[in-house]
Amino acid sequence: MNKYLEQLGSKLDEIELKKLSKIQNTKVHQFVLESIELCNPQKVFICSDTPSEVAYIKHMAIASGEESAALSTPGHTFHFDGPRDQGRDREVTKFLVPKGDSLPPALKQIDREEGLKEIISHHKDSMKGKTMIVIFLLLGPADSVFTIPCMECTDSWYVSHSVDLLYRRGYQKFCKISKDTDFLKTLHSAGKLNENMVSVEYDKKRIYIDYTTNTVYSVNTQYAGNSIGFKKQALRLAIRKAHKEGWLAEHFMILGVKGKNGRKTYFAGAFPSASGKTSTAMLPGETILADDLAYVKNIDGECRAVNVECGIFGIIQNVNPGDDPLIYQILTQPGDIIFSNVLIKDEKPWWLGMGCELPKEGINYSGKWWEGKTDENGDNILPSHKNARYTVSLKALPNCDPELENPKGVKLGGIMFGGRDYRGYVPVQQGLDWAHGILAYGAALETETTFATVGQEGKHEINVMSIQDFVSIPLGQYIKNYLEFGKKLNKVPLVFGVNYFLRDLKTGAYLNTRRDKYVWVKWMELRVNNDVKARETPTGLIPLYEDLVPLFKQLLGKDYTKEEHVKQFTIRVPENLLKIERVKEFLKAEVSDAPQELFDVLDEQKGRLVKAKERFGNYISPENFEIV
Ligand code: SPV
Ligand code: MN
Repeated sequence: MNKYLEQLGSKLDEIELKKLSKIQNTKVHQFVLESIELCNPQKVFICSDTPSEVAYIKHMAIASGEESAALSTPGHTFHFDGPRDQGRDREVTKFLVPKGDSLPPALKQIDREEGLKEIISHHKDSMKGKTMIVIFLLLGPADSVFTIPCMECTDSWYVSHSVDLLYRRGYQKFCKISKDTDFLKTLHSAGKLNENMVSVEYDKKRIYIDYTTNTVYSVNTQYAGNSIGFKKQALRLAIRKAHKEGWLAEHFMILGVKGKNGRKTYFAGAFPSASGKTSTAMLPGETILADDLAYVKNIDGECRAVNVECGIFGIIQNVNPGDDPLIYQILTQPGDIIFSNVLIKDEKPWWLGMGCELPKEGINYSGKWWEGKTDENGDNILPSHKNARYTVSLKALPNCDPELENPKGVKLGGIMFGGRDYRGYVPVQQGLDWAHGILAYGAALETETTFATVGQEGKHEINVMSIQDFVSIPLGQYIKNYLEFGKKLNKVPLVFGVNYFLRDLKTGAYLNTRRDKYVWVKWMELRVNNDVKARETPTGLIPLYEDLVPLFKQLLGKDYTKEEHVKQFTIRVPENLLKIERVKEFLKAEVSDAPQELFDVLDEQKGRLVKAKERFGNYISPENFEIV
């Protein structure tokens, strides 16, 4: 018995100690011991992933009051986060940087010693009177080159329940790993709770990431994106590992798209939070493999990807039978689903954009709610928060892709990048080659902030590969890693830029419906399989009108007109030139190590735009471009 286990002997019940002693890795014991000594819980519960333990976690999530089962559909529960804990919090999420090391100024950071002192003071005695739950899990499928073992110590049954729905169970793996295998770990405490079991010490909310020990500290928060260490916090750690080892850790969904003669082509896609990622992954008739995070590796020259997770923590706003029929169906049938920050009335969850009238009163994250209720600033409180979410296991979905647990992942035929670009890019285009796609669509991705983060909404920004919040190395290095990764593949996936948010320049109206993305994805499938031609524009390869007509008809039952095509696929030279300037300015200000290739690609694009303008003017109808 090692010294940590010995000391744990006096702190754990015999049964719990036995579970822990089956694990050889002493760092696990050390982490549990140190977490107990710091947070001072009344009890410790080690989850060894038996069905009864898993059921107990859900039971306790309800019994503790963190979740409520007062919903009429069997299996459904709901949870509320506090009014100031409704999204990821950029301001208090920081890297702990040791002296002598440096991270680029664009990344939020704090001196490691100072940060540790602070976070430790917030964690001190934070679990007094509570149970500390220890959960083991895996990122990526089991027994695979992608697998990363992880553990979390938390005092939240809601967090534990969410982890169980979102991640693969890992206790058995931990029993097999050697004494010195590396793993990621999280220490989380919801901190002081009010009578509704909601964290109240907002001012002491902190999410700190210690990359020197692969540890995430999270305190005084419950919002899953802050409290589950394996969402974006572990992504930051994985990016560092991926960078060292030459693979990619990405903010990607993955979907399998059916095509002719029973073929299936897999696509990954990066979108900023709340910008169409999950609904792209959930297209009806296709299969979802991932909705938020992916690891991508070169396996024998092939670009292969896995889902880091095995569940969805998805945005519920605008999920309705018309726009997202599959998700809507899942959310209205029995099953293990946690609704967070929705409106509750008549034992039912209600949310914005669900396709029916909402009740005028009920309970929500602000407590008892009625129409017209305002917050302390006098702002209207919506019935359901815009960032209200559902948590569900992917396996509960009839459209879950059968390759989810394939240890070798799936081969990617295409990768798409999409932002909230109201002015510039066309709805869908294919990169001229890997570097052009990665740089002009991924690295130059423009968007606006959404409700998924705490703070100002609708702020224009560049969000490199939709992952900028989570990049943990200099951005230029991150971009170079992508370029290098592509060079080593036998065959690169095609790269596409999509833009679901293009508006008419005069009226401001959106030029597409939310369902049109289905057509773009099916067009990409045809491109990857060499079934259709495209027109070559200065910004990329765009669809031919005649190829889109049958897709609109078959998929959406819609007669797609030539006028629509022209409006949507007109190349807007002035807007695109301005876009390039904005991106360059950003690079100059924020990315001191941006690769020259990035500037070259942008300059070449500028050159093509200027040349096209000389021939055709500022707004160029798609028919002017050659078919290739
Ligand atoms: C996102 O905001 O990108 C999410 C949810 O996927 S969170 O868990 O908060 O990261
Ligand atoms: Mn996300």
